Amino acid sequence: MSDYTPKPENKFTFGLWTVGNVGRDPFGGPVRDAKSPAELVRLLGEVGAYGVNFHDNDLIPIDATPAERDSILKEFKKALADTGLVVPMATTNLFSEPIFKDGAFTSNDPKVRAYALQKTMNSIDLGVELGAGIYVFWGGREGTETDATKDPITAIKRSREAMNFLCEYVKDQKYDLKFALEAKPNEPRGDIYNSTTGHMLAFINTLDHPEMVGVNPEVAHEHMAGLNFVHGVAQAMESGKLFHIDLNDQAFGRYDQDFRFGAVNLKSAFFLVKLLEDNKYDSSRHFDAHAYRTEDYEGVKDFACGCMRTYLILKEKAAQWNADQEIQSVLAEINADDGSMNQYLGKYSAEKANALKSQAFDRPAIAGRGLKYEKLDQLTVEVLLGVR
Ligand code: GCO
Ligand code: MN
Ligand code: MN
Repeated sequence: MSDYTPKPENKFTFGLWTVGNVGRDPFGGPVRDAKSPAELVRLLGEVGAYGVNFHDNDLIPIDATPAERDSILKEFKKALADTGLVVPMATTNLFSEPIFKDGAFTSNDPKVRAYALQKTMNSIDLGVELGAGIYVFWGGREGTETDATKDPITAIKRSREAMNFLCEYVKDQKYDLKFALEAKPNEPRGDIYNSTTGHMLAFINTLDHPEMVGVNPEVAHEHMAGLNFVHGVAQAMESGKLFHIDLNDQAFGRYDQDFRFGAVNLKSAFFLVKLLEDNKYDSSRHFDAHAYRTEDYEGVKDFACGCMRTYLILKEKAAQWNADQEIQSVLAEINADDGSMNQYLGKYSAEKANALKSQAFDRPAIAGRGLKYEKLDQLTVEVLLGVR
């Protein structure tokens, strides 16, 4: 039996809002007593996490006095020092307060947009003070219920203006900080702008400092949109933009469930872990999820341990899949290349194009070949089911 104990190099992190989730939902109040940030750090230390992330107001309540702020920070820093946990990422709460009811950076009200920038700068300062190198932007309220209310082109321009402003702020302060934009199609707004990781990747290329900005894709968010998460993450990785990742799980077509990693779609979780590990992803593996509402704090620990353990088991399965002789021989067969098409493929030239136009292709022969994908997928399922 392998060792599935989390190690610092796995970079497993949780938000204060994840293990600190008290089980409130739209139909009912809390089922668990709230714990302080320092207590949550100690809980995460107990289960073997590497780091803890926070929204400004998870750590410092919005109306805290300077004295309250100092004492919370002191306790929090002590808990970090005692447990050895680090803070790799921080973010701003731009969604809970009534002032953000119609968005933050995209609000129609310039006072709201200015306040959102002020709150974010203060929150960036706090994150950097605690060691964060990644700053996440999730615009939960940046959207509409009806497009009568806001011009969608104006909304994109306002988002860009805010990102450009904040990138300059970070440069001005000489902070070593990168931004990671997190897409979600809806909830809490009827529709949210820049609704998928793909939209975010396109948006980033229009910024003044695209090199400072990447994405923070979340499993649940792409699954809510009915998309293949693994493909979205691959596109982000291939363009050098996977700065952070939110791992959790979610049944397709449902509200944002934030289930334990691997709780629903094990096969897709497997291909995700394989993608990250095969390509040596080296940033935080952040679990943005929470325990079922049925749980007490023992159950919260079961939840957190389960996220990390499933990841490590799937990592082992990915290594097993890569080393499986039968799988490798099917892969070699389906990717076979006798080199005869090298003269036509790759970079364009007029000669190549002309030569290719006169090449004859035996379509029935090419199409007639079976591809063994059934066999390959069944072998994958058997690796996952533990019978190989
Ligand atoms: C959600 C989001 C958030 C963000 C968090 C960090 O659906 O509520 O996933 O949990 O990840 O605000 O920015
Ligand atoms: Mn989410
Ligand atoms: Mn998230």
